[in-house]
Amino acid sequence: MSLSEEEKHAFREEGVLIAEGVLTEADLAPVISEYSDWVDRRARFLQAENKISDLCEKEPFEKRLASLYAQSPEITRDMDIMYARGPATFAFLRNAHLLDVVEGLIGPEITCNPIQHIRAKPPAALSGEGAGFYNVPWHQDAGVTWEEADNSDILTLWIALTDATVENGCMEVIPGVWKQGYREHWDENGTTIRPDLLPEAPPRPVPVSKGSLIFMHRYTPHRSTPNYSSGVRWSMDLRYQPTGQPTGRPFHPAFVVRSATNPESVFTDYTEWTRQWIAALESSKGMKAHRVK
Ligand SMILES: O=C(O)CCC(=O)C(=O)O
Ligand SMILES: [Fe+2]
Repeated sequence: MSLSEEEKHAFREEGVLIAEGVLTEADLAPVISEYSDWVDRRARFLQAENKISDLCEKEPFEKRLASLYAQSPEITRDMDIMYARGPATFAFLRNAHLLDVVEGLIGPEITCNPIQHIRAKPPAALSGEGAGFYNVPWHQDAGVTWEEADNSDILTLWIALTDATVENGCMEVIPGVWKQGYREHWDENGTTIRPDLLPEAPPRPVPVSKGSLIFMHRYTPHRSTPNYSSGVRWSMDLRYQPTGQPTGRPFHPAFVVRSATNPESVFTDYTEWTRQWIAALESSKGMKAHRVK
């Protein structure tokens, strides 16, 4: 699927675009299966440490982690992309259906920015309603890079791995204000826009079904709300940018995922990707990834 001119125009105006049903079951299955296996391994590890008694093996992907989390919140530790480093996830970062849509917004020379996360948002009844990695407070993604990326056209791509609803803590955005540029952030349980600089415009909740995408401009304010369901809101948030521009995280690995002019530059070496992340995580310990203001 590629974007229509109307959709591209809407993104330029609003700084947010929903692309429904871009990913098929076949696109998502390898990642979901990889993370189902990851959860299973982690649950068995915690069982061996007597932190989990019931493996909840019969429960579906969108439920099991909640039941395990209720027994031990340690279930989610080191789940994120750069720690789990699964081969299916690495391949997914250059999924053709994703990149076809990304190309419509930033052109055919595409680099995968290293700010990439998978989030399994547990029920707030278990994890609390406070701001943090799950209940992300109002911010612009430009606020989580170094200033070197201020002129980089970094596009945020939020992917629903399970249905994201108002109840289970979908994204909220403030459309139309990205043109006003960067707003100062500070750190209060996460990097957040200074409350006096938050736009008055009403936020828009963005519920999306599994396989749908939300594109956000790096200056679009967004947050996500607590999960008031009993299941898990699984999502990924990835970022893509034109090749050659600073990523805002020079200490983490970026790589080319598509190139019209130099197709051989596309990076497909899984072993090398894992090696680069291991080395980068080691050498960037203690480094502040977000800008100070
Ligand atoms: O998934 C969330 O709850 C927050 C995601 C986010 O801030 C982003 O995609 O940039
Ligand atoms: Fe964000």
